[in-house]
Amino acid sequence: MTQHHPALSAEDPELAALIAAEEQLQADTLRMIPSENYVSAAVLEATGTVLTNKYSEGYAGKRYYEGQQNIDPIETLAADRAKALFGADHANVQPYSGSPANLAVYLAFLQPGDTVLGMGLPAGGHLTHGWSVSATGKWFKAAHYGVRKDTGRIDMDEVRDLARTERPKLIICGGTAIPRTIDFAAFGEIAREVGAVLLADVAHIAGLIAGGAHPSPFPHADVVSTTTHKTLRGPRGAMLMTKEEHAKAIDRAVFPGLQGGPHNHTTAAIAVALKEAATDDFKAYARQIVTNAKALGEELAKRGFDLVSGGTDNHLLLIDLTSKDIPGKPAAKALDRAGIVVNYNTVPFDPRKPFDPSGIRIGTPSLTSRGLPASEMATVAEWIDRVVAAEKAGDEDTIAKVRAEVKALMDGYPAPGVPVA
Ligand code: DSN
Repeated sequence: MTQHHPALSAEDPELAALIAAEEQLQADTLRMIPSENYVSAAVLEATGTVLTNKYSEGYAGKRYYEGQQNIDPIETLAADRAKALFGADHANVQPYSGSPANLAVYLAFLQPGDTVLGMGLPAGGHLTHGWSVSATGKWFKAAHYGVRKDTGRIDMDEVRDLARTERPKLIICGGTAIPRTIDFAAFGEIAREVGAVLLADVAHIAGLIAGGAHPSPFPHADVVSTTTHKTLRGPRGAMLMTKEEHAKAIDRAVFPGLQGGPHNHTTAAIAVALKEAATDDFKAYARQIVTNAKALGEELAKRGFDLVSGGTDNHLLLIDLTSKDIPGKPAAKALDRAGIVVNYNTVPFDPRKPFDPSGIRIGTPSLTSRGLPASEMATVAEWIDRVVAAEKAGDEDTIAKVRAEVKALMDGYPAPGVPVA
């Protein structure tokens, strides 16, 4: 397969072979980590261009380096497309990824020691939402809300109570393991009541928002952060979108506050992804992600799987495997051997540790990019059920059989952008 990258194969055959193996793996497996996807060949091409050769500290029209004749229009195009797609006044497309994007928001609005209110990591938040091991939890005072025990959904009463008692300067909504619609309007109301800035971290659901399959955080949020490589199906990067009044603060925080030169090859690929995300095809894709996730949830529930919150409104399912009498990690590892790639994950109120938690997190963005319809979700649920049972029984033959079945199905749904032999 190294013929796909002739120069690389000649220069560094060892590395070329590893990339070829990864291409084959991405083609042959059912990739169900909800934060992953397959980018288009066009996005992939843009990331591999000579734009990687160029330094561009500053912003379009105000750079610290010469030779920006092509870079300025590329960055402007990306920012304009982001504004149009998400209905934002302002877009900064320079953050290197989601964590630096979120850190830039702290830098823009907070002083060290100020209070932030975010969703707890074990409940479904993110490290950068003030979790203790993150710089955001070490340098700022963090309070955390979670989900209701009876519904598995975000406890908006707790959010309101904590906002009133802790008086945070920044409230963050969004996360990494939230299977239900986020009520941006309710968060916005609470933030306004206590005078906090509201940051909506929509990294996981940006593609759903762009495609109209999840409500928009605007006009409720002051700032919206997102990575560009999850449901949005772009390159690994991030964006910050704001109301006009916060544009300068956010731009200064990203550069020169936190970062140096933007990654121009990534900016170009973000522009391509945003063009793709503005199409009717992408709207259909976003809807199909949700349709597939709901169908998969129903099929799993039929087989006795315990879904946090009882199901999903979006692209992901969080499964508490306690009822199946197996922790998340051995289940995830067995599924990986069967060619079904997921991640083990804490579930709300998890009595186990994050490195050996009770659940797994699965999602439908990647398989939907390959065109799998909802009618295939019964097969996927059946595989997951068989593999979990086989792992408990030490039955490697069944796991190997599922591996072969997965490959056979995936061969019929070619992965966008992935060259195979
Ligand atoms: N690592 C991402 C995820 O898997 O959800 C979040 O940053």
